Amino acid sequence: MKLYYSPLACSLADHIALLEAGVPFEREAVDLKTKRTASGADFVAITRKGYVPVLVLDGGEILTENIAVLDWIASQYPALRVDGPLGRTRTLEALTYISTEIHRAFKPMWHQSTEDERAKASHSITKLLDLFAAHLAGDYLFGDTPGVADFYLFVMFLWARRFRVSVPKPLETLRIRLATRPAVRGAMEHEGLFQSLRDASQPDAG
Ligand SMILES: N[C@@H](CCC(=O)N[C@@H](CS)C(=O)NCC(=O)O)C(=O)O
Repeated sequence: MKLYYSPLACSLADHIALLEAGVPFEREAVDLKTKRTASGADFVAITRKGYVPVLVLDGGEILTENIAVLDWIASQYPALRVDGPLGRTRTLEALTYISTEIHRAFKPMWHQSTEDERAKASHSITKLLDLFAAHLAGDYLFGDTPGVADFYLFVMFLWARRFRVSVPKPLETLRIRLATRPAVRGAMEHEGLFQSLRDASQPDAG
């Protein structure tokens, strides 16, 4: 199994999930500007979509789209699943909200945009995050162990930190809790995100 990722991209959620699962996998960074992998391969020849995450399964099948990739990882590794008859549906509900609402709302931060567009995006991201603040079921989103939606949300926290978007207080505790997990540290260190890791482990100033 091989994960194609880019540092601090949404593929970090999959990177963390695979480390949490404790399974052997290969990983290769992708330069999203040049569409070249670290070994010099043409990333567009691997996926015409040209974006991460990409997970290549042992049988050679190629999985794309973060919701699908994270759902597949959770389906394979029981420790990452949410219990109960609605567990998978609740996870998909959270993953879809993170992907289509929160991740999408960051677009003005990553791409060229005006100050006004960024300020509006910042305000709406805080509001979107607030929904999770009221719904923590324990130490993590769905109880006392983390699942794949926690890891995707954690990437959103890192982006919020980077772009100085305010994160509701209860979620700050979740961010710090996640940042201390060995799998999170391992994935971030491998991606060279040392400063982001230090930042994510600290309370917000003020
Ligand atoms: N629809 C995709 C979007 C993934 C995506 O936005 N990936 C970004 C990094 S977070 C990327 O690779 N962007 C490079 C590009 O679009 O050229 C998914 O949900 O997996």
